[in-house]
Amino acid sequence: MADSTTYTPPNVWHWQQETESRFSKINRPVAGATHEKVLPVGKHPLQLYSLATPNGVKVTMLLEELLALGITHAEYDAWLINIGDGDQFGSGFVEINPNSKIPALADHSTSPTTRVFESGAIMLYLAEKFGAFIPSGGSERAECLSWLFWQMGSAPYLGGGFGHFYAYAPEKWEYPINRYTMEIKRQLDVLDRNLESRQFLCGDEYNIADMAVYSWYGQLALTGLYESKEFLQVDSYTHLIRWATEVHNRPAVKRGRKVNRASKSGLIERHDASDFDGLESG
Ligand SMILES: N[C@@H](CCC(=O)N[C@@H](CS)C(=O)NCC(=O)O)C(=O)O
Repeated sequence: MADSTTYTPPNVWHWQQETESRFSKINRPVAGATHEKVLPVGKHPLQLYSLATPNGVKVTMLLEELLALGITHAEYDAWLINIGDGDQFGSGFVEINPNSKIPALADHSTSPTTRVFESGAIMLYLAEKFGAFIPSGGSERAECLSWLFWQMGSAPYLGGGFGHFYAYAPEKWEYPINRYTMEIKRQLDVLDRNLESRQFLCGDEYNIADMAVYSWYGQLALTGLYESKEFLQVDSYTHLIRWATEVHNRPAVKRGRKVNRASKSGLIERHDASDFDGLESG
């Protein structure tokens, strides 16, 4: 790679395929499938293809919350998509999500099968389908959708911007780290000020906006995504920490965070509520 201070973009950009970066199997300038691969289908109508990243867990948190309410039709099979190995470019996955990113959902209870991609769209689809965790109308619904879409628009600055340059880029460059740190601290302050007078993001009721925002900003505040807790001084956002702790401690949230996680405390695949039995806590 050229020195950042001397790089002059050529007239036409050409792809120089990376071989050593952790993203070498992921980064491509074209879309579409790279190989044939049929996706597995389990016994439930809802089939989720995902991974326990923040974008993945927001959906499994919602599914576990729906089941905790006694909505048995929300039972689901969750299959692991290993994005480091390029599973998102398999033909079956691309049929469900032409954008090749987790999470993706297939609902086989409809005819024809409904495909849904983009985590925010999946949350909205499930909340509307089961009539839960979303206000039914008026200003309450508008507030919920506003925070849900806020998360969808804001998190790329956190993951693709701050996280990339602070934790993953081959060198620490001051310019992008400053630029994205400024934006992330502003976003944390937006949340902190909103939560100063509200128990949950939209008021007294916990809903899909809390789940979506927790998955990125709650986890950042509590566990320090990218090992940035001290750098970002996340403990100073006291209202955010109070709210994140309350969401974090919900049993359904704890279960949702374990799904499609390849660790001793996680489930690589999830097919039944009993799959959680006997897992290590964590
Ligand atoms: N806006 C999308 C973003 C999804 C996304 O970025 N997923 C990442 C993992 S967190 C992914 O699948 N990356 C694989 C790739 O970029 O090839 C959503 O919210 O669903």
